[in-house]
Parts: sequence; structure tokens; C-alpha cells
Amino acid sequence: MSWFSYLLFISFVFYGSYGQRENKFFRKDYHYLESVESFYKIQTIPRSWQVAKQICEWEGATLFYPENEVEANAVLGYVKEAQGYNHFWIGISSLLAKGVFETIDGLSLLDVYNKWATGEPNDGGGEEDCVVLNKEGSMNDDGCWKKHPYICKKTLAFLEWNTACKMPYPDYKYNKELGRCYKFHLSPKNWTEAYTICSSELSFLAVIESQAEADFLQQLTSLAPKDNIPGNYLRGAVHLGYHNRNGNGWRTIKGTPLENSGYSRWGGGQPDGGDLERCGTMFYNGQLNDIACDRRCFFICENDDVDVNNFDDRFADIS
Ligand SMILES: [Ca+2]
Ligand SMILES: [Ca+2]
Ligand SMILES: [Ca+2]
Repeated sequence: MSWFSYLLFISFVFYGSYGQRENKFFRKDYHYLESVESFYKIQTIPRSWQVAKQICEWEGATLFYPENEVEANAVLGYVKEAQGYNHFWIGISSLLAKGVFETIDGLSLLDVYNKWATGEPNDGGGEEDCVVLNKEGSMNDDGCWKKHPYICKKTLAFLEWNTACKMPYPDYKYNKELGRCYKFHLSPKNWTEAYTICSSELSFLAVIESQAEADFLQQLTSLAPKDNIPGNYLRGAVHLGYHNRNGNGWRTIKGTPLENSGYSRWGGGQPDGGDLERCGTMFYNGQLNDIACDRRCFFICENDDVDVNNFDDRFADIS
């Protein structure tokens, strides 16, 4: 090959493997700070400490804590510039052993940024096991159930890019015929949690819109290594993005009546749950089944690169 096509080849390979790290892009809702080579997102909806930690993980990130003074200053600088919050949950708690504060990845406070406010930690009321950082850079232990804003962090070095799906989640599988990406989630959740997790991955609970898509999801399900996963959940069905939560008939989460969605093939005798089963699933054989919304099962997320913010978000609330 000519040196030019060789160069093209090299840059393609290089781009495919490292391109997104070179571009320093994770998600558009995360802000990159060059001095610490990491991405940060200020989460403005206050949450309990555990939910904050969970939401960061669902986004493929972690609950931020400052590793050192440099990072504390960089992030607090960004926070001040961005908006005026007074304090944030950080990824430090003494939930495992009272009084022993550790980071979410098990580091001792001796190894990370560690600047307590005067008189803190004081374990007020005997029930302060989670840590907030105030905008002046000092820490305080507080009740974990309290709701505070928080910051999620993604380190550039840990960024993985799914080139086919143009997203930072490697587990999504690209289907060329459908022009979409899907992920079979192997951790059983109820319908609302499944909805929220898909949304956290910039995707949505999968909506079947053709027989070809049904066939593919059925195949994806049959290939998923799901058979030996323990736990109390419904086997034989996976959550999908349709429901009758309002009792006004079955609709997809995009708002389309199910019968106009391109696929509405119910399993034999389904739907059979009436008021008790208002959420949508697919049997492993590809046919549809209504289910109680609080039943846990596997689920499939779909990404078609559309603006998922336009979807009906009323059911995504977790507190
Ligand atoms: Ca305190
Ligand atoms: Ca679809
Ligand atoms: Ca049913």
C-alpha cells in the first residue's frame, strides 16, 4: 500500500482503539478537566448517599471524592464556576465500620484528600456515616439518608468506547440491519429501575417496532448467559419499553399505542393481569406478556442515537 493509505490505515486503527480518549469525550453531560484528566458531572437533583453512588455507577462513573489537593481544587473551581451549590456528597463513608472512614474503593483517608471541618467528624446523633464536601473544601460527616447534590467522576484512563454504537458502554451490541444497539442486562430489576438504568446509559428500555427487531431481541435473549443467575426474580420474561401504567391502554414509552407500534404479538392468553400487571415484558420466545411493575426480571436497553430526553419521563423517578 502507498504511504498515504498506510497512514489512513494506521490512523483508522489508532482512532478505533484510542480515538475517544484522544478526543477526551465521555458524555456530553460530563465536563472534562485537563489538569486531572477526568470527567465530572454535577448532579443537581439531591439524593441520599446510597442512591447518589448508585446513579453514578449506572452512568458508568463513580461517586467523586478528591484523591488529593490538586483534584479538590480543580473540581471545586469548576463547581464555583458552574453553579452555586454549598456542599456535595462525596464517595467516602463509614458505613462498613462506624468511625472508620474509607473511600468507595476501600482506600484509607490517609491516602486521599482529607480535610475535615473544625470539630468534624462528630457522628452527630450517632448516625452520621456519609461525607459531604463543602465548597470551601472541608468535609463533614452527615446522615446518609439526607438528600444532597453530588458529583460523578469518570477517569479518562478508564474510558472505554463502543465504536460501533458511538457510546461509552462496551456491552451494547450493534445490529446492522436495525441500525441500533442493544444491551441485555443480567441484573434483574423492576420495571421502573430498568427504565432508569437504560436512561442512565443514554438509552431507553427497548421498544419492539418490527418482527425483525422482535426476532433479534429473542435471539439476544437466548444467547444471554442468564441461566444460572441466582435471586428472587421472574424467569422467562424480560422488561421492555411499553406499559399500561395509567390504565388507558398499552403504549410504548415513546407514547405510541402498542397496536400501532409495529409489533404487538402477545403470548397465549396475554395480557392476563388486569390492574395487577401494568408493565410490559417479552417472554424469552419473543411474545409479549404483562407483568406486575414491581416484579424483577432481566431487561433490554436500546440505543438508536435519538434524543431520549423527549421520552415520557414520569416513571423514571427513584428517590
Ligand atoms: Ca458531622
Ligand atoms: Ca426499537
Ligand atoms: Ca401476564
